[in-house]
Amino acid sequence: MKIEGTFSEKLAALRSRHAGLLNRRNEVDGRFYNGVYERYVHPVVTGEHAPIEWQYDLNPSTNPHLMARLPVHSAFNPGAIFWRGKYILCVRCEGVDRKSFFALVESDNGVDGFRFRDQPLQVPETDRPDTNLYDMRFTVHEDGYVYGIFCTERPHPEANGDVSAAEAQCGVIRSRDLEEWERLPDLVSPSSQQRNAVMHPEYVNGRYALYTRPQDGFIEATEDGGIGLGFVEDMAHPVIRDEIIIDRRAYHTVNEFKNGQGPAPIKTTRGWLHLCHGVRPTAAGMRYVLYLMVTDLTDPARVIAKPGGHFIAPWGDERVGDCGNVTFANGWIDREDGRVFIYYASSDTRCHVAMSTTERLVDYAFNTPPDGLSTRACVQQRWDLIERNLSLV
Ligand code: M1P
Repeated sequence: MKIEGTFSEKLAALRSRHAGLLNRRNEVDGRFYNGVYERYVHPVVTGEHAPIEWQYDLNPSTNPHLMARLPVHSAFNPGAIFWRGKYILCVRCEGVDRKSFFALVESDNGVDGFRFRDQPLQVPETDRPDTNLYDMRFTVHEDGYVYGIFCTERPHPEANGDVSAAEAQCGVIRSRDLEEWERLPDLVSPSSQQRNAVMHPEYVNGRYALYTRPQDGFIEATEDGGIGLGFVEDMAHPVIRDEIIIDRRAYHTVNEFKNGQGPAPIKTTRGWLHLCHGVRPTAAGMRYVLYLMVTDLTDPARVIAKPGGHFIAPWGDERVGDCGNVTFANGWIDREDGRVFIYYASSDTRCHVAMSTTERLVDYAFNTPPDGLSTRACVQQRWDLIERNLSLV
């Protein structure tokens, strides 16, 4: 449909196109099969889903050409929560000015029909103003609050004139109703920078537990680092004194360059199920994939299962976007009926859903061979599989 004609004709056409996108039904993509999860044909939220009122000045006297004044360029890396009967995503929207901001979008079924709430989230500030906010991770904690942990980015205090020198820290908000948000002080940890932090949903030995990702700089994860776990006495003053690395980076694996915890882990009868991202360098730049691991129910610092390789990697068109070859996840929702809605973003551009169940994910986590760490070991794993299969006939 072409957008042309008078101001009101163009606006009517724009609204009709937008409504068509919002009302588009989604379905499982039959071209993909791995038995572990299903992919869906359409992304669930994109920049184009953002309300027209957020992007266009709709007054013909101040915007006679009906130009997009503040386009929403992309919508990705959604936090997720099931709240009062709705699947709610906290999407990282990005304007053309490169600033990220959060928007709550909600759906009745979690796979289509997502609608933006009236206004983007105006996150309260600390006494150190934020430059850029992104990657919200929600945790419904047993203390009764919903916590939102995100990355706050500011110019580096020791930039020495380098305008691209940045500092990443972990910002914290909490709410009881997803309407009113209280900003708490940023997380203080032994690491000079932090990204990819998320709260564990239960107390551990009477303290709050947070997964972290210590960093040497804005981009580089700490040498010999990985996904950390630290403990906080009081979230009103969140301080971690020691970080234990629970999932270390390893040579020639999917997380060789860096990794990070995705959303808060899901509790299963066999352990805490974690969705994480792993990054490796390639000649074409960084490749971000997702992987799973399970930690012990009483000791979340102990990894008890970790399948080798990636769980979700960019597939087809997902490879293309503002930052190509990236899958990233910071939100999933597990329902009482066992379904798990895995929200992930592709190439820092759009949000997708993949569907599985806790039963399938636990099976995948415990029964997929771990990374053999060498070609010889991985060929042996494959030989063993083939021999078992041949013995069946
Ligand atoms: O561009 C890929 C991702 O890069 C960062 O992740 P990490 O801290 O692990 O490198 C984040 O900025 C994330 O938002 C982004 O998707």
